[in-house]
Amino acid sequence: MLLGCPSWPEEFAACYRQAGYWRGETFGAMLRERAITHGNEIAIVCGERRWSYHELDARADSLAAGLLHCGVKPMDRVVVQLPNTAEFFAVCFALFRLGALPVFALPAHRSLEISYFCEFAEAVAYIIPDRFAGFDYRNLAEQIQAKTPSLRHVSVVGDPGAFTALDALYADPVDLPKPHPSDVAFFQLSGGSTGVPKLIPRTHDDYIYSLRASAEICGLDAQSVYLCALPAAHNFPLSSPGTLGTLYAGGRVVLAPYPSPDVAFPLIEREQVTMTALAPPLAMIWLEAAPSSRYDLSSLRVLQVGGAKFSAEAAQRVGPILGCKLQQVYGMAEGLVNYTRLDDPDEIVLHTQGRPISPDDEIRVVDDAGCAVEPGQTGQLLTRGPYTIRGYYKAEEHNAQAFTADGFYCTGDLVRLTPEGYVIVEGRIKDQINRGGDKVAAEEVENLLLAHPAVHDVAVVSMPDQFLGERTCAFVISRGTPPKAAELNAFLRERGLAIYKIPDRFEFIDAFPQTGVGKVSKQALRETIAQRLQSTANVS
Ligand code: OOB
Repeated sequence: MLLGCPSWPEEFAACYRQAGYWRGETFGAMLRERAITHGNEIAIVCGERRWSYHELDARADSLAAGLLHCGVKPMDRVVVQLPNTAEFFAVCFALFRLGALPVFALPAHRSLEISYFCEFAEAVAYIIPDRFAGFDYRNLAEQIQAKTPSLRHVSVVGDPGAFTALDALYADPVDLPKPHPSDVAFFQLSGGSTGVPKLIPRTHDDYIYSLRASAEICGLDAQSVYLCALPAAHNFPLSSPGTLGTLYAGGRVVLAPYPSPDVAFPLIEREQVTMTALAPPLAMIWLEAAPSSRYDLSSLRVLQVGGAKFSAEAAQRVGPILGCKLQQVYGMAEGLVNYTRLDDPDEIVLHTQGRPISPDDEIRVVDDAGCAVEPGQTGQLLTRGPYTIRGYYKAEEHNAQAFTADGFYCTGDLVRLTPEGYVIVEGRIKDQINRGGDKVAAEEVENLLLAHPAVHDVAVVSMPDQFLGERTCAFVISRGTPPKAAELNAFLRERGLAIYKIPDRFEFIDAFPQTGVGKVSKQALRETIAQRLQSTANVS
């Protein structure tokens, strides 16, 4: 086991094995089995390329050998920042087989996030596309490599420039070390509420359980065709049941480079897609576009929506407009995932965010003092279970706050439970903005803005938005003349912050409202900006 990764106490691990959740499978072995049972079936569709299970399996072996030749060893960390391409899966399975650990960055991350992941995880390799969405990742890699001594190797999917082409790494297969099922398999990233993102260690055992059970809940089988439209590295499209759940079931994964209807709809028709997953703002765009679309979407049986709250109004349009079932998904990269079930009545599908995957997902809803609330009342959701981590990577101090002494993860989400055990998400106490599914940790942005010479103090809060649900507003107390919003915006970009974390709006004020104990009242700031938006909306 890698140092710095808290694990389940032995008695819990024994229970999870006993119950048949942890079956001692690894990702490498899982793909090998599918290659034996479904070898000639198509596993991955990416543009005009169609890889069978055999081909994916062979590529994983050959790329694992190539990475080993480059000096990547078991337990080494490798930052993987790839868009939705077939190579994402070749790289993942190669690393899984080798026992090296991907750190799953998102294509939207920029130098600030990537250099942090590389340094914090002491990554030895970084795998990127040449360009994607108008951005050249080779320039980014140059900057990162210059300041990260551990980073020995950069591989590029496409034109490598000064680096090595991923294609050049494929080598004759060699005997590979066998990772243990209870070993960490990779790191997911936390949406976070602290100054720096946290790394989430997921094991083969726990993650394979979550995707196997998810595939079962969603009725996936070898005939299923899953469209991956959200960024493939995110936990939702990766495992809920996502691409890995689909491959587990022997189905077919179709990759959409972008999630917009003009890209996704033709793929649904051409590949006869049966299921896909979207965040709420995208689901609304699809609902707008579908009625006048010339593409036949009738193969679609299930649309999953999650990552942020989906309004009941939008939810009820899914069936009539898209002609498929809606499944609400409330999950987190730390573990716990809830689904409405495919045979649930409308009342539940439209108005709840689902119930947990596992009978052994333990749920507590607590008040500020950590005491259980009355049934049906709102409180913070705490959870513990067979696929929920017991702690972040190398974060002892933070773990002491984010987890209870008996191992429950404090989600920071405010929920209430229905009598049937379904979860309704009511809000959040963590200092985070959920920008249509993209998570922004207020403190991370605040710390950066505080480094600007004209910023005396700053508080970042959410403001309501019709399309994204929430957007980000930074309240700034300036030093002297307030800087222009554009200047602060440029300042954050220059620091290398991902664009989605840059505040949508800056408000300048003289002093922050305070709570009874003299802390900044973010609640009051949220109300102020909501009122301002409301009054400008009334005027126009
Ligand atoms: C998913 O994972 P993360 O790690 O990006 O974000 C987790 C947080 C949750 O704690 C909650 O605050 C919010 O995102 N969230 C929702 C939600 N689904 C996630 N809030 C309201 N309604 C929902 N349906 O976002 C994620 C991971 C796996 C599956 C689905 C989503």
